[in-house]
Amino acid sequence: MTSQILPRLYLLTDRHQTLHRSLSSVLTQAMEAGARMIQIREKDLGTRDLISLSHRLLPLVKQHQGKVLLNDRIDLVIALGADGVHLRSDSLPVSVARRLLGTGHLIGVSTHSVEEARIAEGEGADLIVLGPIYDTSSKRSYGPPLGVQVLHEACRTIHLPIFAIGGITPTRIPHVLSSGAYGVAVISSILQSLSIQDSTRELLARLS
Ligand code: TZP
Repeated sequence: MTSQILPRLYLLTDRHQTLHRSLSSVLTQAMEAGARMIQIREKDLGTRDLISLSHRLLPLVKQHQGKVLLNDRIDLVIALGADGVHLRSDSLPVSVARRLLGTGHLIGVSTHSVEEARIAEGEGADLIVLGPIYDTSSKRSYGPPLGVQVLHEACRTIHLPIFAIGGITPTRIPHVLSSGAYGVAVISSILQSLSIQDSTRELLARLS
């Protein structure tokens, strides 16, 4: 599925970061402002709740011809008709996911080093998310930020679209783009913004 042109802004959901606004309303505003690729990433939701949330969110994104990837749940990608899956480095290997999904779905992989990114490419991923590039309160569990040097090294040797993640703000976008990133993946700079539309537009403007 690599022949698809991917959007350059990848918005990951976290309903705990929306300042008490519903994910439906936040995503609607982000889509209206031009976001076109979403990962539903509600890791603490049980299967039934995740299904009903996805049933609400998928049509919102589809209405804008956007793409929806589900975090880790290949079964739900198939059952609910999402566009793809986003795997962690300890999820099913990409090659196994590809056997289940075929070439008609996107497979994204979260990576935390150049080596992990190379493995994901070798296994046939469609896109790579690499980070945290900068310090971020959204994810301290992966240790210190990698920095743009690691991003640059990954982008130099890997031929897939790489999305920089972790502490991405509009002013940092020029730095990650000049390191070779294809795009950015964000949580807080959209979800925690008081104006979802303005923040989405600002990120998109820096990416164009
Ligand atoms: N993986 C690496 S950093 C991160 C994830 C999921 C969190 C990114 O969140 P934010 O708020 O955009 O820094």
